[in-house]
Amino acid sequence: MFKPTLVLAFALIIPLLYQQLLNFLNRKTVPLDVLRYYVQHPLDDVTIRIPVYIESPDLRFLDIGEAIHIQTLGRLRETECTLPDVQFDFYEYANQSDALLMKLFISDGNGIYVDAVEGYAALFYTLQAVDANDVPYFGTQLLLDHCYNDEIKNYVADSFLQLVDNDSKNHSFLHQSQFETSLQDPLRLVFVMMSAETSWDVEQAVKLHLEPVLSILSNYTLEFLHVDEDVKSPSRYIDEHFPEELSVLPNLADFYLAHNSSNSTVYLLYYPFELADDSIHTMSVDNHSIYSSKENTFLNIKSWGSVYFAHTESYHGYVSALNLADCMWSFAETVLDHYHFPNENMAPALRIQMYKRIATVRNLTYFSHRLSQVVEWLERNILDSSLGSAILDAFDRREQVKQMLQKYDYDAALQISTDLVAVFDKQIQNLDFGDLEIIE
Ligand SMILES: *[C@@H]1O[C@H](CO)[C@@H](O)[C@H](O)[C@H]1NC(C)=O
Ligand SMILES: *[C@@H]1O[C@H](CO)[C@@H](O)[C@H](O)[C@H]1NC(C)=O
Ligand SMILES: *[C@@H]1O[C@H](CO)[C@@H](O)[C@H](O)[C@H]1NC(C)=O
Ligand SMILES: *[C@@H]1O[C@H](CO)[C@@H](O)[C@H](O)[C@H]1NC(C)=O
Ligand SMILES: *[C@@H]1O[C@H](CO)[C@@H](O)[C@H](O)[C@H]1NC(C)=O
Ligand SMILES: *[C@@H]1O[C@H](CO)[C@@H](O)[C@H](O)[C@H]1NC(C)=O
Ligand SMILES: *[C@@H]1O[C@H](CO)[C@@H](O)[C@H](O)[C@H]1NC(C)=O
Ligand SMILES: CC(=O)N[C@H]1CO[C@H](CO)[C@@H](O)[C@@H]1O
Repeated sequence: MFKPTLVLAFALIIPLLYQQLLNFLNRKTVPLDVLRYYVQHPLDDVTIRIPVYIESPDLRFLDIGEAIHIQTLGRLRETECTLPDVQFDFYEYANQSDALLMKLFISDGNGIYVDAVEGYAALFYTLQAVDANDVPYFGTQLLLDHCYNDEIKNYVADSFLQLVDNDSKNHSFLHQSQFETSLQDPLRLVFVMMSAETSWDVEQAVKLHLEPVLSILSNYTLEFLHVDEDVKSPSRYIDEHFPEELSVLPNLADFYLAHNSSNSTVYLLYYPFELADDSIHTMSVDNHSIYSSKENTFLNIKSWGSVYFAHTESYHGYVSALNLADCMWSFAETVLDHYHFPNENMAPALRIQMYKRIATVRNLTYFSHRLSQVVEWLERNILDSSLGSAILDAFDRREQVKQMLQKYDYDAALQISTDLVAVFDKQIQNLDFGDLEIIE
């Protein structure tokens, strides 16, 4: 299990170091050992806190949150050994929607279910599991293996590159990134109404429901298309991505073929069930039925986009923005999948929070890497007051980032960390650094 003494030691050392640093810098001297500490331990003093709401309608568990908190902490520190400390905080559910809701239900078997639409995760437990005190263990599995696994992967040592200075052999860290550059790449989002007979209030729906996703993209355009006539199609092979069975659906394959040129475009299609004849009732893709008598369904076409199949009879040819909430949720998932955002089974709002935390950690790691270059430079040169105050400024921002991560304000954490590295980069751009090399 985890070692409380070790944790306590960290908690005591870090504030001391930071205080020491401030004192020294105020006297215009640099405690290189202190700076070096932050280079070699870029994230040891960073704690990422993630709130989780618990709802347990069947049985009242005493201290269930506390028990899961301790077990997750033990696993993250002892087994996963994440570089930043990651802690889940538990609250009783009270009508919030900005965090994961974990629902506990008594059942005749133990099981787990994650719902990406409503943003909750359900844990089914038996009475035997309660007797054996296994419920916290299941809760830990639910969080670490099913909800936040992709995010946590970003915090383990393997996802960091070690950089070594060729002369001194001293190390610093950088973060391996899977998706960061592509977020800057231009993206075209093309919304298409696939029935000539139906119209939709798509622009308003995008404004209402897609804003959180769009706000993290830096260069995108929105386009709205409407097919002009409904055309039947023969069955035929299209390509390795398009399900052959769907080629007989009116308009769909023709549209796909006419719009298959660029990977910087995501197509988001609204397809009324009524456009097809009854043969759609028995169609399936990878054993999932396309049709459901009550529900709307959703199909991803890999690296191209997605199709939202919907019941629209009752709308009489016009789908309002209000009736497009679920559709826009599906499209949001498609856009996040396009960038390989963490945990595809989670709700878009939670995936965006994960992204912001990961990006913040990347920025802090990058800062400590830049700091390593400054440290090395300071070993050969004298500190002047502008570099001194640049370092002081940077550490001040870094403290703010840490506080924001503690307060669940991931927006602010990311924003301040972005400013931190941008400003620091600018302030040290005239220093002359040696070469660094990536080692395994
Ligand atoms: C949740 O709270 C908001 C305002 O605080 C209220 O408008 C809404 O009706 C509440 N929802 C539920 C399900 O209680
Ligand atoms: C680092 O040193 C090795 C040999 O010690 C050399 O092959 C390599 O080119 C150097 N890298 C840089 C970036 O100077
Ligand atoms: C490398 O690190 C060690 C201790 O961490 C320090 O004593 C030494 O001066 C550093 N050398 C350079 C060139 O940074
Ligand atoms: C967005 O991408 C387009 C196409 O590559 C480019 O011309 C434009 O400068 C980019 N805009 C921004 C703000 O990066
Ligand atoms: C559509 O584009 C994908 C990816 O570029 C390609 O693999 C596929 O062959 C294309 N299909 C057709 C029918 O052109
Ligand atoms: C997207 O297209 C660009 C150039 O057109 C190519 O370099 C890149 O590898 C493509 N990406 C994928 C995921 O196919
Ligand atoms: C679909 O289900 C059948 C039988 O239920 C099974 O044999 C087959 O492997 C499944 N196919 C896929 C792609 O899952
Ligand atoms: C230097 C650096 O990598 N800065 C990044 C900080 O995080 C933001 C958001 O991900 C990026 O846009 C910056 O490039």
